Amino acid sequence: MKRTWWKEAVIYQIYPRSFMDSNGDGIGDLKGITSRLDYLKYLGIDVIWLSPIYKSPNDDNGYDISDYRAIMDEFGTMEDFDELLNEAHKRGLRIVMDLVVNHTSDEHKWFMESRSSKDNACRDYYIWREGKDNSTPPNNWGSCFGGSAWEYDKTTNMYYLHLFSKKQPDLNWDNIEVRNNIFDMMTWWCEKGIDGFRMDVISMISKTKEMPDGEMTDFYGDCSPYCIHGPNIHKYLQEMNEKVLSKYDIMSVGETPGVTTELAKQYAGEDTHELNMVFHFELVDTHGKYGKWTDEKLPLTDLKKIMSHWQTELYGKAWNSLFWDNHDQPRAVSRFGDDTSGYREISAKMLATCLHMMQGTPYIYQGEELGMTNFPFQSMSDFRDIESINAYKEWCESGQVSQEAFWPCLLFRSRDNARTPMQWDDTPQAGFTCGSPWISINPNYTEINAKSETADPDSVFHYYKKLIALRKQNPVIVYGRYELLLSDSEELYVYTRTLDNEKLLVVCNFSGRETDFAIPDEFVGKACLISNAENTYDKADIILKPYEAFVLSNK
Ligand code: TEU
Ligand code: CA
Repeated sequence: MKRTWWKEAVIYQIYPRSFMDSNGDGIGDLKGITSRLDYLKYLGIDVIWLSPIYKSPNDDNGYDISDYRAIMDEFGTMEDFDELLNEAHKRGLRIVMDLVVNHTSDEHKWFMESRSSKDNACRDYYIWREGKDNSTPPNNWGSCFGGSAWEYDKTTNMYYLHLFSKKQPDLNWDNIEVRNNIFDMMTWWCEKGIDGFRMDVISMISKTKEMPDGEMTDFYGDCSPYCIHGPNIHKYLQEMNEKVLSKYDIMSVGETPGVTTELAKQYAGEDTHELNMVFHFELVDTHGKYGKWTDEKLPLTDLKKIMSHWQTELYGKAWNSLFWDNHDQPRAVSRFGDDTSGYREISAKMLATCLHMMQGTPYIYQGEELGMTNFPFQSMSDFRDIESINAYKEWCESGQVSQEAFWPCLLFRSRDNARTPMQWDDTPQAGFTCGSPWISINPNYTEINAKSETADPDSVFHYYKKLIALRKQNPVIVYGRYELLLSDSEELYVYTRTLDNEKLLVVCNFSGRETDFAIPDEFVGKACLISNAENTYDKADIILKPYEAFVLSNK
């Protein structure tokens, strides 16, 4: 297995809108991020992934880009970006950009041209089809944000495809000019000195030419067989790799809905010349009662099965990315741990141990290192996220589900849980802004915030800091082989990592109960690298505390 910097790195995701506001308009910005670089350096991370900062009308918080070479007005200027990049590099931190090229904003100049007439030079940059008749879309496909995936455009009396909102028209990657424009734009950012790309829904860029109706789901037809891992996906990624990625010392991570381990070996194989790693959604996008919407926790045995499958299948062949949450997911501790008081900190540390001891590159989503929790939404007016708002309309206002039944699912799964502002201190607005924030601050900021946690050596923050440091000191954490023990346990997640003569035992109690555990002989009395509980591990039979986690080394 080749050793590389991005395999050894820990990545921190910033959602700029909610990270730090420098000018009091209630919206996080680039100067705000720059002002907090020392905090990230102190935590010990290596790479920052910035969610989109490009010019955008913000229909989907920057995932709808109207100019790839300009900065969103609210976030600052290109000079602010250059300063951020420069200050980050000075501290040895790298910056990875979000690359959103499955679609643009409908306000991008390419789309404005494209929609203007059938013979415009940019017409074929997007995916246009005739309707079945004047008032029926070309097929039954549904968009990921609800409603049809087709929008009628009266100027030319045709429909355009949008797998996300109607303000996010899909680009036509089969058009070579589109690809070349994108590759040029990527090169332009690389020449600026950025350190990589996180590629938004990159598994969806190649579509089949034929676009038949999809199998019916709850409201619309399923487009995924025609739009995910499409016919030319690997060809286009190899082309991108050859023309851009391979020319720079940068990293690439694909967001690849629908990816399996088999496909990941192609997308992110050691020698396939596409991407360095991919995000899979087998764990976080498990289907619920109503599409993605559910309020149920995943059984631990299912969680272990999914994680273990990826750990073992990719080993030596492709590289894993490790994450519990991101800007599209609820907060990790609320979803997989226990955010009720008394257990929040210990379960957040347990989850961190479980993930950071695995094989792959770990991602920390802003605030996760503080054990930030889901938000106690009171009414629909608390939501800002287009997906949550549309889902509520589609499921409840249509009468399909009662509001009482849907509400807990929104609370448990809404993307806005992750988007409330970073909690910096216990002053009003959590030190995020001196104005009025664009989305509510979680009222628990007086208790959960960076200032108090950086001052407390037992905090979740310091625990993350220690885990990150351990990864730097122990190659077995990065490169070791993974093996699952006790696969049937509904309480314990136990695995080993092995590299040459070195072996680690990782034990995590996912339950809120005391649980018996027998330490395997080879680890009894051996060094404890980290533990979230005051316990001793020098005899075989021990009783684990609720949410206890520890790591032993055979050395
Ligand atoms: O997300 C893609 C994606 O598949 C999401 O729709 C995800 O499944 C869902 O949000 C989970 O609830 C990416 C971005 O991460 C997301 O923020 C964007 O809204 C989306 O692409 C469109 O660009
Ligand atoms: Ca601001």
